[in-house]
Amino acid sequence: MNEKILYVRLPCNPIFPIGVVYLSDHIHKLFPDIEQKIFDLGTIPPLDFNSALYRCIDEFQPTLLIFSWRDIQIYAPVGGRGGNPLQNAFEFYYARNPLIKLRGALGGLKVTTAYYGELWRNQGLIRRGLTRARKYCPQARAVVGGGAVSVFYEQLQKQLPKGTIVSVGEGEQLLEKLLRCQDFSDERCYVVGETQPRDRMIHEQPTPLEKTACNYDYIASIWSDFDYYLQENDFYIGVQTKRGCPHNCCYCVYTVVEGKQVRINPADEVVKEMRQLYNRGIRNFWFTDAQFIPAKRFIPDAIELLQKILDSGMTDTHWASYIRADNLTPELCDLMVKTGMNYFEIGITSGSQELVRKMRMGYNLRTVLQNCRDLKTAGFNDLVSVNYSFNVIDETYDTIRQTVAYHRELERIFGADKVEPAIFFIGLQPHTHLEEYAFENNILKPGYDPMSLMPWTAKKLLWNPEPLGSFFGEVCLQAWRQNPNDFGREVMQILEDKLGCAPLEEALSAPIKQLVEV
Ligand code: B12
Ligand code: SF4
Repeated sequence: MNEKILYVRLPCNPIFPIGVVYLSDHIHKLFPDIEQKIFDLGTIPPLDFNSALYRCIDEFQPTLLIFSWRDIQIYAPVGGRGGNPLQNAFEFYYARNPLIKLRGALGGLKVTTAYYGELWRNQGLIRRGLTRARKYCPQARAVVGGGAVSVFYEQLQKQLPKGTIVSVGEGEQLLEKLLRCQDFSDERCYVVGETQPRDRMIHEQPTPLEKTACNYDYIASIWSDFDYYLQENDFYIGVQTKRGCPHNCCYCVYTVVEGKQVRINPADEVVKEMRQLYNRGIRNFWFTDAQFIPAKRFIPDAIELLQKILDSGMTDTHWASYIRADNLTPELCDLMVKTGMNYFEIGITSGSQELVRKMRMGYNLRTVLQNCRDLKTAGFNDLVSVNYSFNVIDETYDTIRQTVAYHRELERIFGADKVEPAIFFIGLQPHTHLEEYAFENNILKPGYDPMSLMPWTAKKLLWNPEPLGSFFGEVCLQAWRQNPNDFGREVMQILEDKLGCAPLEEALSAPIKQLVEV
């Protein structure tokens, strides 16, 4: 059969759809004669989703539909699609004032409705899209993948049309095998109604793949709305420089979605890809790696890439990424600043070395501080976001005081106005160590639904267990009351006022007893 492939990126905030871009580029390099088209519902107003999808299918008449679903979870400490989910949840769970509790309940209802509405809408788009395509080609098939599917692939089997192929992680090899009519059952996938996802399938290692520069001339020829992302100057266009993360952080699923084996994309190819975007006017890049510098042994690769970007003459660019700040050297810091890194997230989760160890994060907080000093010396003068997730495991008043001390030290290094504490609470995800911990401690029972947003489940998934749960609930409510526009800094101040600040040395050293226990 002459395949015609339609890539449908399901509705999403306008984040560049790098997943379908890479997939279609890969398939084109292998099968240049196959006709392909990208259709991004992220650029379409919600009322037009169905009609625009139908129009596209009627015109293109695809034989294979590739649905890419990016995100499902909405726990974020910022205004989201249906309001601020964290604030609503905390008002509902922890407020003493019945009116605030009611406001939280109503807000939560709005968020919940928006959440389920989006789930059903996306499932409907897949179902209706497939039915429409079968009007023209009765054998048309659907494959579903992307970040959201990788996390919730087990739950989605009940909700997708029979025969749909559900894929976990990167999809290049699966699509290649599908198009070659080869057996694809060894890929991380299953077929709804025909096969079951294998036990711990997400933990299987993806097949390594040598990545070459994406051909953006080709992408522009199959994607009529490509320009949408080129017009505004504030889009950060995704470029992947590697896949995989070797760490084991207890709450993180990236390390299994992408696998523990780090696979570096050749620096020359990454620069070639950036150059094509640069020539189209793009100046902001997001290196979409799980971690840009996953471990010390990848420092030379990061240096090679940044040096090549600098040598290429693309000197007016900016970039951002997730960065483990324990893996920096003065040379790397210098290159980061010279190549325009202008946003930086330090994902330490806690300022207490003891807790960082318990969460299996492998960070040395003392090294992070030293590297931040090097970054400042190299001339970094932009915004630093420090991610703190309180109350993950064994938080105490002492460890909170240590986190305050650590944060104040970061402020001394970068300047208080430049360090933004981003206060998260972990949204528990399947296939993580934290999920196992929740089973072992009877917080969750195997078979729970990680996609449920019903208040009794959501309270456990939005990880903030007692005995400190109510304390953090009250602190956050006070911060939203007092200074909603600077929530993170206000939380830190309230914690310091209530509990004080530990000596920095205490934050940086994990007691020997703890080490033995770990
Ligand atoms: C980088 C990143 C970001 C960056 C994006 C920057 C940018 N400009 O692109 C930032 C920090 C902005 C971000 C934000 C958010 N993110 Co994010 N992000 C990621 C991350 C680390 C990588 C995504 C990526 O681009 N990868 C590279 C590309 C090439 O891969 P890809 O798109 O996944 O596509 C590949 C595969 O998925 C697959 N594939 C894709 N589609 C299809 C379809 C088919 C049919 C097949 C077979 C395969 C397939 O093949 C592709 C090529 O290999 C992932 C985690 C991860 N490691 O995957 C989370 C992730 C995608 N993010 C997630 C979320 C939730 C968010 C937020 C909504 C968080 C929040 N609550 O605010 C926000 C969204 C913000 C917004 N404005 O809406 C979730 C989504 C799943 C979920 N839990 O619902 C993920 C999976 C993280 C997680 N642990 O859950 N994110
Ligand atoms: S370093 Fe980052 S990506 Fe890697 S496991 Fe830890 S949190 Fe996940």
